[in-house]
Formats: sequence, structure tokens, C-alpha cells
Amino acid sequence: MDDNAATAIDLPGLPDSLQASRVDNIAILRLTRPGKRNAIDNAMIAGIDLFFSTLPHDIRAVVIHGEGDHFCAGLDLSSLTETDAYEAVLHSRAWHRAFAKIEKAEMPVIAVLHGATVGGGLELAAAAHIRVAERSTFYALPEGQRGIFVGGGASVRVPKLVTLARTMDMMLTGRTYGAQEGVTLGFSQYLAENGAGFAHAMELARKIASHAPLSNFSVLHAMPRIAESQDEAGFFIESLMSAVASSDKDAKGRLRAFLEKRAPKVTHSG
Ligand code: 1HE
Repeated sequence: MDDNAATAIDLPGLPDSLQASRVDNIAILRLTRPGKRNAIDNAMIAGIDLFFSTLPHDIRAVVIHGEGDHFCAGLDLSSLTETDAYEAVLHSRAWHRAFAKIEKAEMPVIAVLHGATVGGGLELAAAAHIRVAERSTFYALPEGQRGIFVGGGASVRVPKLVTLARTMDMMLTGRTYGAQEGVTLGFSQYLAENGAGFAHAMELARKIASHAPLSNFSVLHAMPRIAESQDEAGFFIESLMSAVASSDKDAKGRLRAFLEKRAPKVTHSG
């Protein structure tokens, strides 16, 4: 499969700052506003919402990445200069709606990070399920410096990745973290060489797409709920999800394939 052989997904209403395409059953969303370091304005938020609301049903994984030297400089700071408190709360809610569509998507979403992944850019990355960070990536929550507060979900999602204490320190002191440290701390699950993040993400997306869609759906939708449940409720949700997944005909076929020695074994290299 050639990742350069992407075909455009025709999405009327998508702004020029976003580009949607697909390679086989993997959808790709590219932030294409490098002149403004992919800073997210209202049209982009609406576009992200639209993209995740209208994904073709045969799509099995999504890869988000950014053009230019930076993944995303966060909120387009010109968006909030004239807003009153009520408009600002609605603005934040629009980000929450769009990013919830990423987090609650039917299929896994992988974000490829490089350069600045800051403010709303980190919020966008945190809404994805898997993050691949190129070595150039750096993370920050510079809202305090701008006199504002996070509004795209960072207060909820970033502590789940790197702890509440670390998130508060970043917000209070402007502390930044780099890619190497970031993979140890939990900002990303993968580290890639500069320029290699997209190919790495596509390789992960292909693996994901080779699994049963209901298995992937179970991971995305059961795991976060179980994590937020009391243990007894968690065990029970697990049993129900397990029963539903294993009764799917895709699962039956895969179980039989293993028993008949037609499926690969689990292997580990170094
Ligand atoms: C922008 C933005 C932006 C760049 N809004 N226009 N985010 C921030 O506080 C980060 C602000 N940006 C930066 O610190 C730097 O731009 C970068 C480290 C990301 C990149 O630096 P550099 O030297 O490559 O680019 P630059 O020269 O600073 O910026 C290039 C252009 O992009 C320039 O515009 P130009 O018209 O002068 O060419 C910048 O003004 C513009 N630009 N970042 C608007 N963010 C839902 S709440 C979320 C709250 C937040 O995200 S707060 C954090 C905002």
C-alpha cells in the first residue's frame, strides 16, 4: 500500500485549512495552515467536527497530522480578543464537541506530532487514542502566558496522560517537555525520527485496521468507562463487552483460523 496514493475525501464545507483523504480504509486529516503554525480558528473547529461526523462507515482508523514545521500552535489567538464571557464559553463548548467526536469515534484515531504541540494543539492530540511524536515535538500549555485558561479539554485529558501535578505545573510555570521525555511521561506512546511520524502512524493504522472492528470499538468505548467505574462495575462491563465481542461472526472466524493453524502466532522481536 502506498501512503502517497491517498485519494481526496470530498467534504463540502471543509475549510482550506484542513484536507481530508483516504488510503484504503484509513482516513487522513491534515492541518494545512502552516503559515499560522496550524493555529485553530472557528472554521477549523467546525471542519474537524464535520470530518468526524461524516466519516465513511468503512473507515477503520484515522490519522491526523499537520503541515509545516509544527503540528499545531493551539487556539488562533485572534478568536478570543472580542468575545464576552458567554461567547467564550460557547466557543470552548464548540471545541469540546469537536474533540469529543475524536475521542468517541467509532474507530481509533492516531495523531502524528512534530514541533509545537501546544495549548489547543496538545488538547487536539490528547483527544486522539494514540500519539506518535517525532523528535522535534515539544509540549506546552501557554494559556497562563496569554492570560486565559485551557478551553479545549486539557484540564480533563492531559492529567490522564501525565498526572494532575505535572499538568498544573505546566499551566502555572509554562514548563515545556520534549519528545524524548514525553514518551516516558505519557504524552505520546511512540517516538519517531523527524519526518518518519506519518509513515509510523500509517503502519499502526494498518495493524489496527486488520483487527475486528468490534474489538477496536470495545477497546475505545469500554476501556475509558471501566477506568472510571468501581471495580465491581468494571468487571461486569468487561464480561458483557467480552460476550458481545466474542459472539460476533468476525471473532468466530478468527478463533477458528487460529485453531486450524491458519492465523499468525504472537511473536516478539527484541
Ligand atoms: C499564531 C499562533 C496562534 C502562531 N494564534 N496566530 N498558543 C500559543 O500561545 C502559541 C503561540 N505561538 C508560538 O509560540 C509560536 O508561533 C510557535 C512556537 C508555535 C512557532 O514559532 P515560529 O517562530 O515558527 O512562528 P511565528 O513567527 O511565531 O508565527 C508565524 C505566524 O503564525 C505569525 O503570524 P504572521 O502573520 O506574523 O506571519 C504568528 O502570529 C502566527 N501564529 N501561533 C494566532 N496561536 C480552546 S482554548 C486553547 C487555548 C490555547 O491554545 S492558548 C495557546 C495559544
